[in-house]
Amino acid sequence: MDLRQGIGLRRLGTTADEFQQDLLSSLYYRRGTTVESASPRDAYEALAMTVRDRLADRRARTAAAHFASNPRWVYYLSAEYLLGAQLEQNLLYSGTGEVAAEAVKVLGRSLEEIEDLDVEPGLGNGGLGRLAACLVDSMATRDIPAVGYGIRYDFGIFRQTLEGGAQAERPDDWAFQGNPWEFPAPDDRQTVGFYGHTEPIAGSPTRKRWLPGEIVLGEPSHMLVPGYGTETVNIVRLWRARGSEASFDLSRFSAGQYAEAVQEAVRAENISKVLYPDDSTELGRELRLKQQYFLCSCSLRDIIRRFRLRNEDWDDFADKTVIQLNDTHPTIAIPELMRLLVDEYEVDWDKAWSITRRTFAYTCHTLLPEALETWPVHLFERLLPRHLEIIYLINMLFLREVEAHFPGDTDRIRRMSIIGEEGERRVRMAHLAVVGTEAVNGVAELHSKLLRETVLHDFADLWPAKFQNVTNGVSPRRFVKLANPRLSDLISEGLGDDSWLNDLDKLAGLERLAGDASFAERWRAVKRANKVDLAAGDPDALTDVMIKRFHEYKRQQLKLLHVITMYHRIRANPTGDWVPRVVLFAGKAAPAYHAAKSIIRLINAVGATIAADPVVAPYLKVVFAENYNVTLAERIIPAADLSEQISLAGKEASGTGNMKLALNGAITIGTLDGANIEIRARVGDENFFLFGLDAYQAADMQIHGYHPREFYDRDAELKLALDSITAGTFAGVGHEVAESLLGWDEYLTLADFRSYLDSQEEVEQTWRDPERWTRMSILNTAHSGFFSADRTVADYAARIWRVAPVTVPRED
Ligand code: B1H
Repeated sequence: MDLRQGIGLRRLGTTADEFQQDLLSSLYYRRGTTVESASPRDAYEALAMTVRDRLADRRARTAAAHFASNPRWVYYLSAEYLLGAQLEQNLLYSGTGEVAAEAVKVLGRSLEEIEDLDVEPGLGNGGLGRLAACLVDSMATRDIPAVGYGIRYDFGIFRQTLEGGAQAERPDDWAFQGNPWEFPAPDDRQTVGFYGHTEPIAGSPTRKRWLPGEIVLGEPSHMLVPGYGTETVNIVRLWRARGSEASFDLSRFSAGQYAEAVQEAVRAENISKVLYPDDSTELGRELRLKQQYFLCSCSLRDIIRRFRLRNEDWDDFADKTVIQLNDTHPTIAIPELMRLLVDEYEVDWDKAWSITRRTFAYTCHTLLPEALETWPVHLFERLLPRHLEIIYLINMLFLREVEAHFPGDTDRIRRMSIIGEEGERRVRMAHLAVVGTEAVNGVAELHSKLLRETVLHDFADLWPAKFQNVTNGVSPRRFVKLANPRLSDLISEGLGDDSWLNDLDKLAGLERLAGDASFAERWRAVKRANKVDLAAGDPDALTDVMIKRFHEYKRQQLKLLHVITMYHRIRANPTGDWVPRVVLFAGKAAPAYHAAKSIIRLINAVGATIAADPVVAPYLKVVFAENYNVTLAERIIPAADLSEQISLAGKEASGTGNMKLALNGAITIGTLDGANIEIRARVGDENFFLFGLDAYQAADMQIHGYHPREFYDRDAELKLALDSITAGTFAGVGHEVAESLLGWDEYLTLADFRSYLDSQEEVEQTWRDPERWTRMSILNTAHSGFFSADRTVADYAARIWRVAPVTVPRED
């Protein structure tokens, strides 16, 4: 099939010459410039468009094949997508990397130079946003008809800089020069209401008329999501808020009140202005709820529009549609679908509820109580009055169901209610998400188990079959092939071909090479070359990395106590046989999260003190890499020897950095938390450095009264480390950190300190034996194939979505 033939379009060429012709044509016709006067940006844009064109035919064939087969669709709703840089990815996925490298020479620039101009859209905070990007990649790779829906924030996650060792934030105006990867689709714009009031409709007890007080337009554009090694090209559709025509007040404008004339439009456009930077800590702001509803309302109307192109009967809706909620952020989609069905399409309540429940599925990403979203009832009432009525009705019917199962158990009814009545009445979004969906999943085995045993225990009692686990995964294309070309080449050579890139279990074939001395030698050389590229420090030193958001539960402070202890040990024994280490931290702290920012500040102070100490500096270096994002992760991960995954057990839902690092041959030092447990089970206990309390021991310790001072008093090295902070050894910085650890230490850092240090001793013993270390490193890669997002998507497809792939015919 070639859709171009029908309309007399030529096929795009596959040779470097033909690519070059198209590149020059893009430069001339689409940028309006010539080789002689092209700016670096012109070169970048022209290349981007030339590459993009090479995916256009696959996209057209995908849309046609999907349309023709009227399949069951997966719609992924997520407030965040961390898609990463697009140019390199699209070169790989379109198979044009080599011809492009040749062709761009005509512009007098190398491909690498041009790639440096590619800005990643930072439309997410951390793991949750990157997971969304990995899953849409794998859905396309697995030929699943899918659309990802999100928000096109004008400003993504803030850019982090260090000022005097402290985090400062700058706006991330990521698309201020335009974004060549985006296709605007203004024809598909949607209208969204807010505020106002509802009115009864005569003769109908459940239908209502909602008269919103504010109207906002949602304008979509999409980015291409190509599959790897297949024809499918799916899309991520992102909504941007615009004021309606009515929001421009011409009479005020005419009266000379220019600012007042546009104030309503400005208010509307604020909805998609900026991403909230609060990973795993909730900030109940009205604008945030507006964003959530804006995403849900636009996306649902688009989903319904697409459904009605091919279908007539609402009875078919849930068979043709599955909507996956990425955490509770898009949960208002549940009452919104009810509202659309009942009020606008006049479907009766019971039927609408049955459709709704069968359509949605919910992924929970946390166990932290502060990350479980709730919204004040009064806010809902003002902003979304009709939705609150619908939620009340859903809740009433649900609580009747609970009462029928557990007659007289009023305590249970209070606990399970969608409306929390302690203090200010609030809507519990997780409860709404569980009640309104067919399936609920956690993101790693332990996490799913703890969800059933703790936060969602009552719901698991009522509906045991609803609860599942789907362990997270990561894209091997982005995080191995693109990030680590040297290792990828070596793996392909070792395995005989590169088919492992979409069949990651094949990495197990490396096991037989783990004992091969020359292969191991080359494996080591790859790691060393990656460290030279990263240039964080001595490439022969142990490169110890902790890269993730700053959060007290993740315990960067524990890593820091280890660094401080090493500092004291080396100073006490300058001629000791120390293992040289480069300790690299990277990650952002939410701007309002003061405790996390204090830890960043202390890391930098400790780093500076060590760098200035001629006794310690030869053995220990602390590096803080600014502005951690997907692009930086792709540079650090390939160079890592040791992967720090040291959260308090029971707190990290899964982690995905742990998977990326293991796949790149870093060895994990970690607790029995999140997906660490599954990594250890696969790579083998002997190839993983384990320490610390498990989740049940940690919970016990907290229940029975934890006293951090007892650990401090008993452990001279721990005492020295904390005392030196308090005494001002590190430029006087870090009092709040020490105080919090000694005062309450919410995440049991001191309790795990000694066990962590012992494990680090083991790390060093192992490092001294390079053959052994390399063998462990190879085995980590060999046995991490399970952590491909392709497997994650296969799990969702089989157990939650029940969707089948649709093969897109090849170009003939
Ligand atoms: C994760 C979040 C999150 N869990 C609220 N929860 C947010 C919560 O802006 N907000 O309001 C943003 C993000 N993110 C992470 O999800 C978990 O901590 C990781 O353990 C997990 O690997 C990741 C993907 O499942």
